[in-house]
Amino acid sequence: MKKILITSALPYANGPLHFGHIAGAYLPADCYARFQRLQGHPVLFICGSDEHGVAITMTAEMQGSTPKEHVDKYHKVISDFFNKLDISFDHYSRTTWPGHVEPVQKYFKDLVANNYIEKKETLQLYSEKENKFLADRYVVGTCPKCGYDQARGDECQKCGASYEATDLISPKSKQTGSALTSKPTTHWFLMLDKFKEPLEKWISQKNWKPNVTQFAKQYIKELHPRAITRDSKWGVPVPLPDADGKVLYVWFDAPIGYVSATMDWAQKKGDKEAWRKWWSDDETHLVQFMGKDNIPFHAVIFPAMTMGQNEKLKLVDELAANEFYNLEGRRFSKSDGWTIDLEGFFKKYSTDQIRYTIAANAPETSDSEFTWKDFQSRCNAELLGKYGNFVNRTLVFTRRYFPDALPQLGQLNADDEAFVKQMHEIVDQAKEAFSQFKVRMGAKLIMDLASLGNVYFDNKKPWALAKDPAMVNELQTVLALCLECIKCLALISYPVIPDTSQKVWNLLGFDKPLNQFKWDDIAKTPLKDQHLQEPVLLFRKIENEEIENEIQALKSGSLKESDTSLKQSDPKPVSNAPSSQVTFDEVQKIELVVGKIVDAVDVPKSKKLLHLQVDMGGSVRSIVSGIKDHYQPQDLIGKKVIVVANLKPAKLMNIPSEGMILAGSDGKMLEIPFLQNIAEGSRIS
Ligand code: B3M
Ligand code: ZN
Repeated sequence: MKKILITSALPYANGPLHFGHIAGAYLPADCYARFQRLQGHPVLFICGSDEHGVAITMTAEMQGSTPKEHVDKYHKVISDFFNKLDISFDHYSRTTWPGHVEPVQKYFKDLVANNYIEKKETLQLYSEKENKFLADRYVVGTCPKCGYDQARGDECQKCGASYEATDLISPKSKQTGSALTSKPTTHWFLMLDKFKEPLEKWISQKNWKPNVTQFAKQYIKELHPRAITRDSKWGVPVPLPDADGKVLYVWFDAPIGYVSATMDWAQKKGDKEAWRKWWSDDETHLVQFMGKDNIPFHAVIFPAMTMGQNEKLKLVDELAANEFYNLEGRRFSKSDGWTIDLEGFFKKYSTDQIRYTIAANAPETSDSEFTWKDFQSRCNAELLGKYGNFVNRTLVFTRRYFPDALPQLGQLNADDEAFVKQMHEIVDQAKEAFSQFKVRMGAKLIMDLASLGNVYFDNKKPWALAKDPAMVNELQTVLALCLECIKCLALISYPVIPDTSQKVWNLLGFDKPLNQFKWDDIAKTPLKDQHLQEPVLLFRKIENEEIENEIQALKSGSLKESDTSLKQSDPKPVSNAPSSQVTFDEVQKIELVVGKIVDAVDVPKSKKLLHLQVDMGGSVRSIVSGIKDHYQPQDLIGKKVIVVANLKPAKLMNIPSEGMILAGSDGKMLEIPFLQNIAEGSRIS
C-alpha cells in the first residue's frame, strides 16, 4: 500500500500567522492527511518553522532581540496556533534544531562534488562603518530605473524593477544611513542551468494543476546560476574552509527542512533511520502543500538540488499550490491592523467554525476571502441550520420514539431508495474530492448531504407517521435511514471538522474514535446495536451584533485595543496668555530638524506604537512614535516631518527611540505636519 508523505510549507518564525496562511498550506494539507489516514494509508504529515534568513535577523534586531530569542518566540506562537486549529502534523520541527545542519551541508557538499556549484567573485555593498557586507534587505538607495530614492536593495517598491543592490544609485545602510561602497566578495552559485534538461523531462511527466505546470515550464526556460550563500552569522554555515562568515541562503536550507524534520521525527520516536522509509522509498507518494508564491522552489529549485545528490531522495509527486486568501477584500496585514485578533477569535468561536468557513471558500483556483458576514452565514445557516439541525432533530425524535433500540430498516419504497442512492453518491463524490485535495468541494458535499437529510426528513414527516400506529414500520425505516445519513455525515465531515465529526460519532453511540475505523467500512457497514446519546449543541448561533462588532473593530483597525493616550483627554485650546513663558534662548535649545521617514513598521504587541526610521540628512535614526491609530505605516514612508532631535534617547518596547515626531492633537484626531520642499537635515526655527 502506498505511503503518503505530506508536507506543508514551513512558515517563517518571523511573526504570527493568520487565516490567509492557513487557507493555503495548512488546512488543505490537514484535510488531506486526515482523509488518507481514514483510507488506511500510512501517512506522515510533516512541517516545521523556517527559522533562518535575513528577514528574521532584521526583524529581531528591530525588536531588540537576538535571532534566537525571536525564533523561539514565534516558533511557539505558530505551533500554538496550529494546535488551536487541530492541524494533525505527525511532527512539527524547526530548522534550528541541531540535526538540521548535517543534511543541509551534505546537500551542498554533494552538489559541489557533482560540479553543480561554482564559486564567483561578485561585487557587494559594504558598510565601512559597520565593518560588514550588507544583504539586500539592509540596503536602500535610489532606483536605477525610476529614480525613487527609497528603493529597496532587491527591487523597487515604486516601479517594480528588480536589480542587484550594487545597481542602486547612492546606496545607504537602512539601519545607520551610512553610505556604502561596492567591494568584491565571494559567493557560491547553484548552476541551475545544468538541470534544464532533466527538469524538463521530469516536469513533462507530471500531472499537476495547469497553473503549476505552466509556471514551472515557463520558469525553466531561462535558468541561470543562482547565489545560494549569504554574508551572515545566522544560518547554516557553508561547509568549506574558505567560507568564513558565509551561510547558506535560507531558501537553500528551508526545503531540506522537510527531510531534516522527518529525521527529527525519526529520532524522537527512537528509530533514527526511519526517515529513509519515507524519503528513499519509491513506494512513497510525496504531496506538498503551499501558497502559490512558493511554487518555484518546490517545482524547480528544490527538485534540481535533489537531482544533484549522490543519494536518491523523493521528488515531489503532487504539488498542491493554492492562491491567496484575503480578509474583507484586502490582504491580511498585521502592520495595517487589517487582521483578526486570534486570541479573541478562539474565545468566541470554535475551531470547526473557522475550519469549515475556510474550507468552504478555499482559494483553490482563484483568490478568495474571509468576510465576517460569510463567516456568520456559514456558521448559522449551514453548520447550525443544516448540519446541526439535521443531527439534532433526528436524534431527538428517534430517542423519543425508540428509546430502547435502534429503529429497524423495513421495506424501502422508491423515495427511500432514491435517498439511499443519493446519500451514497455524495459519500463517493466526497471521497473523490478529498483524494484530489479539493476541500472546497468537500465542504460543499458535507452541506449537500445535510440538506439531503433535511429534505428527506421534511418530506417524510415522521411526526405525522408517529401518530399513526399502522405506520410504525415506515417510521422506523425513515429514522433508520436518517441515522445512516448522520453516520455518513460524520464520516465525510471528518477531514474538515474533525471535532464535530467525532462528537456526532459519539452521539451515535460509538465508543472507539472515528479515526480508528476505515472510510469504506464506515460507509458500508450499517448501524446496529449502539445506543444513541442525548444530543448536545454542536454549533452556537452567532448574533448580528457580534458580527457588527467584529466588522467595526476591523474597520477602525483597533481590534479592541485599549489605547488611552490620545483619545481621552479633551482638547485644550491654547490661550493667548500662556501660563508660563520661555525665553528665546530656551526655545533655541530645542533642536527641531526636518527628517524624512524612510521606513515605518508596526511594533507588534503594542497598541499604539509604530517604529520609524527617519533620515536626518546623513544619519538615519530609530524613532518610536505613538501614532498607530492615526497613520498606516506605508503612508508615512517618504514623508518629511519635524523631529525633536536632541530629545534624550529612550527605549520603548525595547526599541531605541532617538527623537520625537511633532504632531497636533485635539484629543480625538492626531495630525502630523508634513513638509514639502525643505531637505531633510534642515533646522526648523
Ligand atoms: N518560509 C516561505 C513562506 O513562508 C517559506 C517557505 C519555505 S518552504 C520550504 O512563504
Ligand atoms: Zn523604481
